[in-house]
Amino acid sequence: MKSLLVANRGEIAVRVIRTAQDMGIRTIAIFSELDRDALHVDLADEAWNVGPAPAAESYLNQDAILRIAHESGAEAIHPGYGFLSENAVFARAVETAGITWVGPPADAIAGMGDKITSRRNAERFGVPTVPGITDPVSSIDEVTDLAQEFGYPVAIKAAHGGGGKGLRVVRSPEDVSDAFDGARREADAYFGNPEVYVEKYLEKPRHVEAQVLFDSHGKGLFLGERDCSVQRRHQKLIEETPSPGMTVEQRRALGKAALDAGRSCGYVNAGTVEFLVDQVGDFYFLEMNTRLQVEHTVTEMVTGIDLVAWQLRIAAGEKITFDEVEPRGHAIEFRINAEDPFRGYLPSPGQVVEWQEPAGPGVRVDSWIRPGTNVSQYYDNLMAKLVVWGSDREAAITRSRRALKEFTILGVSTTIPAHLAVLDHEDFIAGRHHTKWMEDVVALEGRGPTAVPSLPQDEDMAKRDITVEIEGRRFRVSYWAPEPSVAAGQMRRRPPRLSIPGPAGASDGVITAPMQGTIVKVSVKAGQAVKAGQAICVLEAMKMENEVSTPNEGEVVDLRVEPGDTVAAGQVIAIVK
Ligand code: MV4
Repeated sequence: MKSLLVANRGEIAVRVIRTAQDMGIRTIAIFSELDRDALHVDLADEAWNVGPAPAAESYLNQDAILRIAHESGAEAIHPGYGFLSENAVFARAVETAGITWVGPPADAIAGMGDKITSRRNAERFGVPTVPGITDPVSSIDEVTDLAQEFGYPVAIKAAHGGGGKGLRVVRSPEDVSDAFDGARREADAYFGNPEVYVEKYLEKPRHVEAQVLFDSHGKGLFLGERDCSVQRRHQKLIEETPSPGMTVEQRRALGKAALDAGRSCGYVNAGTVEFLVDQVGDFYFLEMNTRLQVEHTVTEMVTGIDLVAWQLRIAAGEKITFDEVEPRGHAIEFRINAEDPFRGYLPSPGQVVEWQEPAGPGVRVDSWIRPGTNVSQYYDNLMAKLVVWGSDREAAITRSRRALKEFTILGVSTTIPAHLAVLDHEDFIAGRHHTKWMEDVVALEGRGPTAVPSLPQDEDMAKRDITVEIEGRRFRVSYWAPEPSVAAGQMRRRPPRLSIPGPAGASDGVITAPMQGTIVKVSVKAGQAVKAGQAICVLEAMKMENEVSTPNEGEVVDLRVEPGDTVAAGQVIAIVK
């Protein structure tokens, strides 16, 4: 593979471009008109305008992307995550166009996209699934009968859904009718198909997913699991590996089930098999994500494997050259989103005015933000992924606190305070959290600042940091002072400057010192032509700098001072004729 088009934006475009360049591959970026100045555009070897800001007209525009692939001579397309990454129609169009698709075969995407089909396939391969049925339900009575059989509560789910949309929990027979109608309505609205099916509903499960990698020669490997139980409204906030409390036997069984699920649909390339783990530690297949995931980085941190590199090699037809991984230590990923955890995670778009990433041992930051970057409402809120490694979970947690506190972001609100609250919570520290925990237990509403941390909008204001000591203890203090040049002058202990015109009616052109003081600067030379109001010298008096200027136009015929001279009030400084 010599060239790669990265059909994405943001941190994942940056992530993929970096590895491709590490492998000597020419990288081709696409950008919407909102992303002209984005980091992925600067890093790629070339960049092509794919269309206007709305994703439908740019990052989802299949024809435009294929046209750019042809014009740029791209051999392969990496879709990243989101956008077209799990679009079987696009994957097929790419393959048909003779371009290498860096992802699973279109048929595997389609098979896993339909939740009933994927559940059925997984069951055929002996993968444990949540007690339930593999046919769509078509009536309220049918749901009531199934609920009787499995016992309440049951879940009604969209057959073509995912991500929690079209999922209704039914706790008693009276709730069936509303839930059935609601789930069908949502399924139709979000996924264009009203089909729903029924499963036993698991209370307070953990979300544990398995990273798998298959080459096109029949080899498949399990690369460890990730616990993604810290989420709210189906948005993951924190992911970690290994999953707290999971035993070696459980892990081995999970890995085998994940590989079987992948084989059930003819999977090739990197994929993720999602499971729910109940309170006694039994796991159940949920769905397979047929893409590289946001949180793949924690797996990379503990295995030392570059998953994007393997995606590219596998897409190029290469074989997996190792038989097992030896994970070391513990890794945690924190999603740094532009949203306000103190106000219900309200999106906080806008310009990032200050951006300082943490670094040091065991810290990786995947980001696309620079000072001045605008986080737009057109796309997702993910600004960065902070990925922290430690020799064990406790070390990783302690280091995470350090790294999160080291992160400085001004201009937008961020999820950092929420992460710090999670890290300090005894449930998380003990590994007792589950998929409902963040919403039910970690309440941040109204407990923080009400305003976005930002610099003053006044352009004449400049931020200054000083160190002060209060009773011997050092504190960093920031303040905002008008006009950088004046403030900078103050920093060098130069007094502020006033402008003092020559005496009114000095028609004779004799310029005198308005007060006693010291000449700190002479601004003209003898013989020089000057305009009315032009500065002649700067006189320091009473800790103020005073500019002495000529009231009339003319030539400096006599200049009687030099820097350092002391002058008395009324003493002649210069004569302008
Ligand atoms: C469930 C469940 C409990 N029991 N299915 C939500 C998203 C979709 N991918 C599947 N989801 C769930 N399915 C049964 N039978 C609980 C959830 C669920 C969940 C799953 C994973 C991560 C976070 C979640 C949050 C709430 C509910």
